[in-house]
Amino acid sequence: MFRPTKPIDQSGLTEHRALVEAINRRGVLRGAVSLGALTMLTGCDVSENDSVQQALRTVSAWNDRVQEAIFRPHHLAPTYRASQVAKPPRFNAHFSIDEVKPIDGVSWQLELAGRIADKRSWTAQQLYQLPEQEIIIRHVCVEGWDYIGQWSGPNLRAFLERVGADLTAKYIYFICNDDFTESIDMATALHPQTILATKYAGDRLADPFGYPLRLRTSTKLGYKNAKWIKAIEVTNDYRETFWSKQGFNWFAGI
Ligand SMILES: Nc1nc2c(c(=O)[nH]1)N[C@H]1C(S)=C(S)[C@@H](COP(=O)(O)O)O[C@H]1N2
Ligand SMILES: [Mo]
Repeated sequence: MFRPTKPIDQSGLTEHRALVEAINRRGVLRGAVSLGALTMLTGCDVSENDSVQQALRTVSAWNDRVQEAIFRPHHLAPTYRASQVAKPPRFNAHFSIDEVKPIDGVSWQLELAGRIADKRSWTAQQLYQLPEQEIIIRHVCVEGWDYIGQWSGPNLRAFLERVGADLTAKYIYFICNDDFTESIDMATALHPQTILATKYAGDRLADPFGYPLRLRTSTKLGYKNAKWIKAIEVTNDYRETFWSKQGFNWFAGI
């Protein structure tokens, strides 16, 4: 897959602002962008099916770079009051709620891999001893629904620092118990509202919502918030993830 290596420069961004607006994620996925525009943008002939797929992926990768370039690492997303919190949260996954495989919290361990100095694994009990941060934020799913959720658990940046992760690396991968994999960029991992959640509304996470450990960040769409995490890897290698393989934006900022 095509991934530009150079950062987008601001002049390019201004010049292409209209185009950026025209090919926003929804427009691309709904086929609102003309084949002519795609041909012009990507330089490939998009008259054939394979080329259309390729062109959409090219635009998607380009869109990722734009989103990454304009991401504000210290900008805080809105937070809400405890009285606004949805109870229980709204379930979603690529399978139905009765297919959730419960995790045994006693034998479960969080594995660490890649550019991390201390790769010792963590039990749930050890994670519960870490200082907790609470965030009350909006969850937004691309399917067109949202809810306000109250999440708490260790701050991801604090956790990465504690285990000696290379904070200059590019990506954090989350490998999940249901064979779902998602990754986020380092700037998002270090954002002050990104946590490894172990609780919802003050109680331990229930099975469907990612027990015992899931990601919650205020700056990403629902599908980036990996549930049932079993391993965390810090790396410079870009790999496709569960939804990016389906053509959804990898960056997936809100
Ligand atoms: N492991 C795993 N994490 C996942 C998913 C999944 O299928 N598997 N679905 C994602 C999607 S699309 C959404 S909208 C949210 C839903 O989180 P919730 O059930 O806590 O609301 O989880 C995300 N994390
Ligand atoms: Mo979602």
